[in-house]
Amino acid sequence: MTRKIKPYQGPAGGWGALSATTRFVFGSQQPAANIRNLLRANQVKGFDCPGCAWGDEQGKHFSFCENGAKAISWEATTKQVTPAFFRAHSVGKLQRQSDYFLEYQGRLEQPMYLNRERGHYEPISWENAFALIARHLNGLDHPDQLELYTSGRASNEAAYLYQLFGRSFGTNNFPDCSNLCHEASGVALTQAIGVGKGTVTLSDFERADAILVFGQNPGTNHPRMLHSLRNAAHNGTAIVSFNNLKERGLERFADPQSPLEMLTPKDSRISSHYFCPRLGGDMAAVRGMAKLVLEWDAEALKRGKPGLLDRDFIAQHTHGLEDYMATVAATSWQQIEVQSGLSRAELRQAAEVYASAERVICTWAMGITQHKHSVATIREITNLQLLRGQLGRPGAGLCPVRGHSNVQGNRTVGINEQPDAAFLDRLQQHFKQPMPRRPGHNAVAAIQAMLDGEAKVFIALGGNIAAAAPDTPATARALANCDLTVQISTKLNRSHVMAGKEALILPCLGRTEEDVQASGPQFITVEDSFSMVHASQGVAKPKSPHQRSETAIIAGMAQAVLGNKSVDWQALANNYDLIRDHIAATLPGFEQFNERLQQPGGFYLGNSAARYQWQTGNGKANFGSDPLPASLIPEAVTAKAQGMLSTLQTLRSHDQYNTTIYGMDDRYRGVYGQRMVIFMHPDEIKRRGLQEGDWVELIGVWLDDVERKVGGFKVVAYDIPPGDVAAYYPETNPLVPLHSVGDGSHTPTSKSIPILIRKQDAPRII
Ligand SMILES: Nc1nc2c(c(=O)[nH]1)N[C@H]1C(S)=C(S)[C@@H](COP(=O)(O)OP(=O)(O)OC[C@H]3O[C@@H](n4cnc5c(=O)[nH]c(N)nc54)[C@H](O)[C@@H]3O)O[C@H]1N2
Ligand SMILES: Nc1nc2c(c(=O)[nH]1)N[C@H]1C(S)=C(S)[C@@H](COP(=O)(O)OP(=O)(O)OC[C@H]3O[C@@H](n4cnc5c(=O)[nH]c(N)nc54)[C@H](O)[C@@H]3O)O[C@H]1N2
Ligand SMILES: [Mo]
Repeated sequence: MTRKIKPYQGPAGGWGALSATTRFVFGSQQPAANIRNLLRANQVKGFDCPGCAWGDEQGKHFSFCENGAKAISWEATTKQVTPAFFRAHSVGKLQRQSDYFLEYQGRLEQPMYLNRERGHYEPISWENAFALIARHLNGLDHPDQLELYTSGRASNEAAYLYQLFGRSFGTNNFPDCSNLCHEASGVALTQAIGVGKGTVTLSDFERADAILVFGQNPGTNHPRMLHSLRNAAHNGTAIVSFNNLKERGLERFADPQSPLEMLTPKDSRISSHYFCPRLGGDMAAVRGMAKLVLEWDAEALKRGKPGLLDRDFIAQHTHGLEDYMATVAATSWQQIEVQSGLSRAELRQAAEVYASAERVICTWAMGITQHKHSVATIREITNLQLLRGQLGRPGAGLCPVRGHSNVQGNRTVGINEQPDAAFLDRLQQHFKQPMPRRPGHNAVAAIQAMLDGEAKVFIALGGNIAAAAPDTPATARALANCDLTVQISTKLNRSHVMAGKEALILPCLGRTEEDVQASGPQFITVEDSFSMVHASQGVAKPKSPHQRSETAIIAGMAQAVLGNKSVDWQALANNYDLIRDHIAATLPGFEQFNERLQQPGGFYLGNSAARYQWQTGNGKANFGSDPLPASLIPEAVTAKAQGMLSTLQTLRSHDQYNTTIYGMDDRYRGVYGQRMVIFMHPDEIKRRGLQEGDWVELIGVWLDDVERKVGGFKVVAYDIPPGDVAAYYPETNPLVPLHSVGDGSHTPTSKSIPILIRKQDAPRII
C-alpha cells in the first residue's frame, strides 16, 4: 500500500471507477458470485442495492455504480468470523484493532455471547440467546430502560416488526441512524410543507431547468445521481453546486457505462456554477439569493412588469410571506457575505440562475443537515422555493437525498421516537393492545440515558453505533454501562467490542441473500428517496446455516419476551406477506400492499405537498422567518480559543460506507493509502506555522471542560475556505461533543466542530 498525495486530474467515474470496480469485484475471493449479484442489483427481479437511497432507473441492464459494487461484494465475502476466530482474539485484543481490520474479517457466522470472565465471545444457541434477552427485558423496572436502535438498511418488514415489538413491550425508545443524518430535513419539511420527505421523483430531474445541489458529494455517496445530473446537464439544465470543497463528481463525470464517454476524451461538465461557502454558510447564501429575488421582484413591479414571485401560488397556498420579507429586509448584506463566505456578486449569479429558471429542484445532504442551524437552513431553502412556487410542478421541488438504502422506509413504517398519535391509535386498534404514548429517546438522548444508567439494555438492528455516534469515549462508556447489548449484524464492528456487561452478536442475512422461511422464499420491500416502494429479493446462497433473517431474529426475540398472546410472531416470520398485510391495515398509502407490489418497479407512495395538500397546523405551506444565527460557533468557544479556532467538517472518503472502511484511498481527493489526513487551505497552514506533510493533533474546544483530542493527522493542502478544515469520519468522532446538536433536530453537529490544530512529532509507526 503506497501512501501518497497526488491531486486527481480526471473526471469522476471514468476508467478510475471502472478499474476500481473491476479490482474490487475480481480481486475478492468470490468474483463469479459478485458478477451474478451485480447483474441482479436494482433489477425488477433482484435486490435493491444496499449502497444508497437514490432511485432506480427502470429498464437499464446494469444498474449499479462503483460504490454499490463495493457494498455488494463486501457483503458477499466468503470469509467468516467463526468461533475459532473469537477463541484466538479476546475482546480486549479486538478493541485495539482498526475498524478496517474488524469488518475485513468477513461475515458473522453464529450467535455469540460475550463471556466477560474469559474475555472472549463464545457460541450460544439461538434459543439461549433469546432466553437471555427475555430474562433481561422482563427484569427491567420500566420498559423505557430499553433502547432499540435501527440503522437504515433494515427492510420495511423487519423495521415494522421491530417497532411493533418495542411498542408491544411498552417503549417508544427508537433511536436510529436518521437522528445522526437527515433528521433536520424531516423536521424542517414537516414544519414547512407538512411532510418530512422530498417532493420530487426521479423523472423530475429530466424536466428541471435548474438544479441546486447543496452540501452533498454525489460522486462518492450517490454515484447514480451523477447519471441524472449528467443527463440534465446535456439537456441544458443549469446545475449550481454549493459545496465547501471542490468535489470532482460535481465538476466533471465520465459515465463508465457510456462507451462514447469512456473511449473519447469527452467527459461531461456537471456544474454550470460552483460556489464554496464557509461551513454552515448556506443559510446566509440562500438568504442572499432570496433578498435579490425580492429586490428584483419589487423593481419589476415598480416598472409595471410582471413580478418574479408566484403570487397566485403564494396567495392560495402559503402563509407567512410578510414576516419572511421583513426578516430578509432586516438581514444585512454584510452579515450575509461574512457568514456565507460568498460575495454579493457570486450570490447574484446564483440568484440569476434561480430566478430565470422556470422549474427548479433543490437537493441537499449532510453538508446541510449536520449543523446547529440545519432546520433553519432547510426552512430557508424551502422559503426560496415557495417564493416562485417551485413545488408540486413537474421538474420542480425539494429533494433531501437520503443516505442508507431504506432509511426513509424505516421512518415511514414506524421507526420514530416521536410517533404521531394517529399511528399509535391505528396500531392500538388493529392489534388490540395499548401502545405507549410517552415520547422516546433519539440517538443522543439514548446515549445519555445509558451513561446515566437510566437505560439498561441496548439492542441494535444493524449499524455500528460505537463508531457512528459522537463523542466516541462517552458512547463507549454508555454501551459499557448497559447490562446487556445486543447487535443484529452482518459484519464484525466496533459496537461488538465496545459492548455491555453482557453482550450478544446475532448474525443475520444480508439484502443480497436468499431468505427462505416456512412458507417458502421471501422478498422484502424498501422505499427510496423518491417515495418509491418496491420489492427486493436476494439471490446469493446464505454463507452459514446459522444465520437468520432480521425478521426471524426480531420475531424470535419478541416471542421469547412477550409470548404470542396479541401477535403471533412466528407466523409473521414464516410469511412476510402477513407482515405486509398488517402494514396495509395500519399505514395510510399502503392499502393492498401485497397486490401493488406486483407492478414492476413497485409503486409511488405519493407526497401530499406535491399535490398541494398541506398537512400543517394551518393547512398552508409556511414560510419560516428565522434570523441568521448570531454566530456559527458559540461565542464562549471562540473566546476560549483566542483566535486560533478552525471549524472542522467530518466527511466520507471514496473508499468507505459510513463506518465500514473498504480501503485507504480517496481517489477524487488525491489521497492514497491513508485516512489520517486533514485538509487545510495553504494560507491556514502557514498561519499556524505549519507545513504540508506535518503531523498534527486536533483538539476539540467546547463549552464543557472535557478533553477531546485525536492525533496522528497529516496536513494536506487543499482548496477549502481558510479557517475551515476537513477530515474523515469516524476517526474524528471523538471530537464531536455529545451535546453539540442541531436546534430542533438533535443531530450531532458533525460538519461544524470547533478545534485547535497543534503540531506533533511524527507517529512512531507511519
Ligand atoms: N459510498 C458511500 N455511499 C454512501 C455513504 C458512504 O459512506 N459511502 N453514506 C450514505 C449515507 S448514510 C449518507 S447520509 C449519505 C451522505 O452523503 P453526503 O452528504 O454526500 O456525505 P459526506 O461525505 O458527509 O459529504 C458532505 C458533503 O457536504 C460538503 N459540506 C460539508 N459541510 C458543508 C457546508 O456547511 N456547506 C456546504 N455547502 N457543503 C458542505 C462536504 O464538502 C461534502 O462534499 O451517503 C450515503 N451513501
Ligand atoms: N462525525 C460524523 N459522524 C457521523 C456522520 C458524519 O458525517 N460525521 N454521519 C452519520 C450518518 S449520516 C449516519 S447514517 C450514521 C451511520 O450509522 P450506522 O448506520 O449505525 O452505521 P453503519 O456504518 O452504516 O453500519 C455498518 C454496520 O452495519 C451492519 N450491517 C450492514 N448491512 C447490514 C444488514 O443488512 N443488516 C444488519 N442487521 N446489519 C447490517 C454491519 O455489521 C456493519 O458493520 O453515522 C453518522 N455519524
Ligand atoms: Mo446517513
